[in-house]
Amino acid sequence: MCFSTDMIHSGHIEIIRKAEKLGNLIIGVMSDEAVASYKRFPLLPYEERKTMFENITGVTKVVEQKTLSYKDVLEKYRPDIVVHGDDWKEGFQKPLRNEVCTILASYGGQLVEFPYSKNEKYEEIERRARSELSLPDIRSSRLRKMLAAKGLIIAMEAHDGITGLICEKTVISDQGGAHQFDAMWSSSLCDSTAEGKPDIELVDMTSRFRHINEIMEVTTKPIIFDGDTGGLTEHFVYTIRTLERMGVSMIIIEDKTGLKKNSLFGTEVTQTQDFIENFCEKIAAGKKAQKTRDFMICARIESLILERGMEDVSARAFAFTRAGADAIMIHSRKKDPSEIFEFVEMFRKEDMLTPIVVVPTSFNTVTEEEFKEKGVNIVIYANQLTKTGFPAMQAAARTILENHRAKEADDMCMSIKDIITLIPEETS
Ligand code: SPV
Ligand code: MG
Repeated sequence: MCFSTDMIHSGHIEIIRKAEKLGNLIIGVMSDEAVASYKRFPLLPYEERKTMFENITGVTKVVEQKTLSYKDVLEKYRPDIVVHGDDWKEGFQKPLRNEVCTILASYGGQLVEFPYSKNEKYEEIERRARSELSLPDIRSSRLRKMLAAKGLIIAMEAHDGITGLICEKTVISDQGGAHQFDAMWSSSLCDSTAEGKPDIELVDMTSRFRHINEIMEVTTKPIIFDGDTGGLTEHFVYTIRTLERMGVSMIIIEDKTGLKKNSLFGTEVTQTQDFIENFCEKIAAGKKAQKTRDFMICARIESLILERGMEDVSARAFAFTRAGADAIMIHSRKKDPSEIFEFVEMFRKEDMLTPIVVVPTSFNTVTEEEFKEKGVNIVIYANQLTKTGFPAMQAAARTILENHRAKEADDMCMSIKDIITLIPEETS
C-alpha cells in the first residue's frame, strides 16, 4: 500500500486491517516532495509520517516512495499484491492505476481494491489541515521547507483572489505524476497593471498589502513579495515587519534607487543602480528588523539589465550575501539565457547553498528541469496571468461592441459551472 496522509483516521486503519490479512504488509510512505507535488504540503515531514506507520500493528515494513508513480517501489519490491481504495479508477489517479496494473501484469502480481467510502468526518479533517496551512506562521515558514524538500520551487504571479485561486488549484497530470505551482509571486508590475497604473512604485505598500490580503483569504501557498527597491531603509524595516505578520515568506528587493522603472525596459529608460554599500545596509537593516526565523530577504541584482557586466554582478552577489541576503535573484532581459547561466555557474563555484532566483520572462525557452540542473532554486512566472487575462477581456469587450449584443461573446466565456468549481463556498 502507499500513503501520503499525515493523519491516521479510522478509514486508514480499516483498510490496513484488510490488507494485513493478505500477507506481509509493506507501506510506501510518500516523500514530502511527492505529496506537495499533487496535494498540499504535508503538515508532518516524511520522517514523522514514516515513524507513524512503522508503529501501526500489522505493518511489516515502511519504505519511501519518492514519486506519485508506484513504478520504482513496485520494481524494487515486486509485491504479490497492491492494495488500494477503488476511488482511483477515475480522475487524476487513473493513469497511476493503469501503470500499476501494467507493472503487476508483467510479473503476475495482483491488484486488490476495497470500496472507498467518502466520509464527511475525514473531509472535515482535510479541510482543517488546509486551513492550518493558510495560517500566517505556517504559510510563511513553508517556502524554506519546500526549498529544502524540492530543490526547485516554481511560483506563479497572482494579484487578487481569483488569480490566487488559479495558482492554488491548477494541477495537471504530468509524466505519471502531478504538477502544480509551489508558491505565488506578488508582482509590482501586475499589481500596478491591475490598478491601471505604471510600475514605478506609485501603487503604495498599503495597496500592495491589500492585494496580498485578498490572495491570502482564499489560498494556502507561500507568497513571494516583489518589494521593488524596498524604498527608504527607514521604511523598509516596517515593510518587513508587516509582511512577516501577514505570513509572507520572502521579499525580493532590487538594487535600484530613485524613480524605479520596470526592468524589462532595460536601458531604454533612465534607471539608477544603488551603490553596493547602500544596498548592503538596507539588507542588513531588514535582517535586523526581522522577528521570525524563516522569513527570507532576497537581493535582486540589476547589473545585467543595466548592462554593467558580470564583474559587477559578481561583486554585488557576494557583497549582498555577506550583508545577510537569504537568496539572490539575477535578472536579464535577453532571450538567450547564457548570461544567466554564466552567473549561476560562477556563483555556485563559491556558494552552493544560497538559493538563486530567476524570472524567465525573456529567456523563456529554458525548462524548469534545466534551471534545476544548473543550480537555480526558484523560478518565477512573473506576469503570465496578467498578460493572458487582459487581452481576453479586451476581446470580449470589442466583440460585444461590434455585435451590439453579448451572444457572440458566449464562446469566450467561462461557464458558471466552472466558476463555481473554482470558487468553493468555503475556501481553503
Ligand atoms: C515584476 O513582476 O514586477 C518584476 C519582474 O519585478 S519584471 O517585470 O521582469 O521586472
Ligand atoms: Mg517588479
